[in-house]
Amino acid sequence: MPNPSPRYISNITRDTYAIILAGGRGSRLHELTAWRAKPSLYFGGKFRIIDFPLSNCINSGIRRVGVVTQYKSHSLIRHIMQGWGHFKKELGESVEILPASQRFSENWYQGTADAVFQNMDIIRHEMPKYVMILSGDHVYRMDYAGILAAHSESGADMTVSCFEVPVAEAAGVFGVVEVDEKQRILGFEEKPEVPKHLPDSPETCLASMGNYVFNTEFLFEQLKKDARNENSERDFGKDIIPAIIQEHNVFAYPFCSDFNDQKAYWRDVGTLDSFWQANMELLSPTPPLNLYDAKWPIWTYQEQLPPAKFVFDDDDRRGMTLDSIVSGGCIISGATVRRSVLFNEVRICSYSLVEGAVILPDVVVQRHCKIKNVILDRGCIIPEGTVIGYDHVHDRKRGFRVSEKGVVLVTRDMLGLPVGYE
Ligand code: ADQ
Ligand code: ADP
Repeated sequence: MPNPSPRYISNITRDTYAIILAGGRGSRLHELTAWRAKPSLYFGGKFRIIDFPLSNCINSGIRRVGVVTQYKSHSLIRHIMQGWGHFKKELGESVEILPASQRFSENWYQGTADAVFQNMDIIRHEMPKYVMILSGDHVYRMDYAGILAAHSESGADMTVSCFEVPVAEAAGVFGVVEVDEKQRILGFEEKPEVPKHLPDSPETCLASMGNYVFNTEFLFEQLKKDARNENSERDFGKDIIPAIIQEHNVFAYPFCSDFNDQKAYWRDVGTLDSFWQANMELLSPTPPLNLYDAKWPIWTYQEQLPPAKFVFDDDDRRGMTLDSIVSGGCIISGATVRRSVLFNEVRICSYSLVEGAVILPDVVVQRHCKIKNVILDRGCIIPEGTVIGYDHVHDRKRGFRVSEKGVVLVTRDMLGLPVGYE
């Protein structure tokens, strides 16, 4: 498709209302999402996952956004209010929180389609030509103008954003589409155990990213029809898409390249291993996800914090950090940190060695600890002399969770710490 003119794109994005679905738990992340929704999970040193779809909207020129919340939404709502609450309604910009509030039924949001159905009047009030439904669960950079332009050019009723993933990774996890040469969707299966591969590549399939563009009136018709169907689970993947692909124009939009001709990046980070891995990848000198691109900034709530510091301790031991990302307010004193991602206000004390760690905010690693290949949840205090990640039998015995690939998760609960919300 030829590059649409910038003017065309700005009209298209301005005529779009985005709904970000942020109500899901993300149960394969275990205790990491026991007290926060997956979109609220921290990522990349200073962000939360929800910052990625929100930044994509703003950077793409979509300035009217609703965030649908439900499960364990406290930290998510707090973050959106603090970081995304400054848009001006009178300038046609808004980021609104849409909690499940039983507006159109006795029930909380039953599924993703119901979450949109229950907010239809709010969308109608905005009178957009297109509604873009976005999953709040993924880390990626995407210019949504591309899919909107493709949607408009193809005359589609609905367009599904898709990403090529290895068949083995998609099995049981993603919706998988079959398309013709014009990208029209001929078949769709929600989370098949044996996904259909692409015709020219037996190892790869086209997975739905859970991001959809709809013509507004078409969306409303389908949601109302779905609401009358007693057998429906009120879900886009399970119910809406399979019900419409035969009779309506439903197209796939393969998300292949980033706007700066970089290879497209999209990560589910739905398991402890993929979450740890995606954070570790940021440490590469040329990471697949560039957070330093001023043309596509990832916005977030910025706390006022002093700079990170690396200092000698009382015994003159050097505080040293190599191949790592270190955020504001961190202090590394007399300890060594390698290949790690440290979020805000982490303290690593003398004689400790930390390697391959993803350390969420406010964690303290006390003296003489040896820690490797771990995820430390927010607010953990690791007592003096603790060894983690060297003996998984011992790690499990202490109640820590060891992932399939050997990453150890430690949360406040596991350490018997009070939950305290600071
Ligand atoms: P899943 O990943 O299983 O499949 P799902 O649990 O339906 O996605 O969640 C989709 C989005 O909606 C997430 O951002 C989640 O936070 C949110 N959500 C879930 N339940 C909600 C509710 N009741 N109220 C509000 N928000 C809710 C979907 C598609 C697949 C596709 C994958 C891509 O169905 O076809 O491949 O996303 O990850
Ligand atoms: P985030 O790190 O995502 O900001 P917090 O760790 O602050 O989230 O927790 C989010 C909310 O859940 C807070 O209100 C916190 O008190 C509560 N919470 C967290 N862990 C527990 C727990 N184990 N038991 C009860 N409430 C918890």
